[in-house]
Amino acid sequence: MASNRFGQLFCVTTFGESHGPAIGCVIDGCPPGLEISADEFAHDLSRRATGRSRHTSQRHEADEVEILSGVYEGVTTGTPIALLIRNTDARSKDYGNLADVFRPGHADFTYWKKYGIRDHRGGGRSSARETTMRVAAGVIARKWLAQRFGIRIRGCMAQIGEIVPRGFDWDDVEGNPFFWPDASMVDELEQFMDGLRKSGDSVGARINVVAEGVPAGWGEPIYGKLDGELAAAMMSINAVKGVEIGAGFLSVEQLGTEHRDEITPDGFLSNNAGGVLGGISTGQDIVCSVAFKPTSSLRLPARSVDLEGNEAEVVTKGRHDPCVGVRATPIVEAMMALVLMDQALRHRAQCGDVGEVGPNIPGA
Ligand code: EPS
Repeated sequence: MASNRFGQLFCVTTFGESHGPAIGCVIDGCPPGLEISADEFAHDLSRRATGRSRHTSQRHEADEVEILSGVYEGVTTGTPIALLIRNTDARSKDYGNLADVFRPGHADFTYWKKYGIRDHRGGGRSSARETTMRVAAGVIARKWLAQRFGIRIRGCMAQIGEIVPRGFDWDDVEGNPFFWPDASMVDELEQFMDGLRKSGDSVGARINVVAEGVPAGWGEPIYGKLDGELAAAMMSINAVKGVEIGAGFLSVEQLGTEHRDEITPDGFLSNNAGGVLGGISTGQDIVCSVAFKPTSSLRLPARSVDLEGNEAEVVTKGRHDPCVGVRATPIVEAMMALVLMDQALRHRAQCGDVGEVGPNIPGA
């Protein structure tokens, strides 16, 4: 399998390269009857897009979605939904010097070793441009999950370099270009990012995402675990190097008495599990944290080799993100939505007749 497809029943295939004529996706398995229009993609696509602040790549893409199939008179028909976005602002000449050298820390090297050929312009298929279609597909999944179950999915940046939020308010997140949950720190972040951009270097980031309102019982043991599929989904985003569910790596230093989430008739007393036990949702919030590495496309020279293995110096031109995590929040939210939607349909297929079983734990 070539692995450009994701999901079992809500099945998303993406295609396209950063500097090709267009990118797109085909969503197969979407339930019929969901109202959707091309305009509804604009909000999340613009949250993810480049060029919306000085702290991201200054490539300006229109990111206008064309719905080619699967929607009739504004409603999904149950047939494959094809979405297309034309690339309008690629500047391939910036990449002329990268045709036969490898950027350290980039997929240049591994794509070459695997395929023996690569589209070096803008990283081709390995570009963050591909995440546009994840967000587009995620718009449909989020809408269905919200309408059908009242599920709400929200993300925010939880760390950039060594800086962590001092306060937390979901209402602050959409009011700044970093998706940062503490508005009082935005000046500090702007200064940090301005300094970083001037230096030519890049930095990593942590993005947290929470899904509220997920019913208990979604997920499949053993190989289709909800947390396992979430981890794989997040790890499939370019530049992701780590995923935690709930307490994540903090679990290493916890005691069992501390980690277990005690259950009372009034609800769970904590959520170290991150809303998943045995690969199945508990009904608590699903909590996931994702680490993005620093961008590897830098104008600062680095040592590398050319196709013949000779020493070479690499300098990357182009319009790059000093921190790809700055616009990763909508991508992480979209991947959460895609995993949940697929699991929802799978749960309905096998266990739709099980119905409600007690006890009813508040908040679960
Ligand atoms: C990217 C490099 C930049 C970004 C691009 C991701 O593009 P270019 O190849 O034009 O220098 O602008 O991001 C997008 C275009 C996007 O829509 O996310 C990279 O190397 O990953």
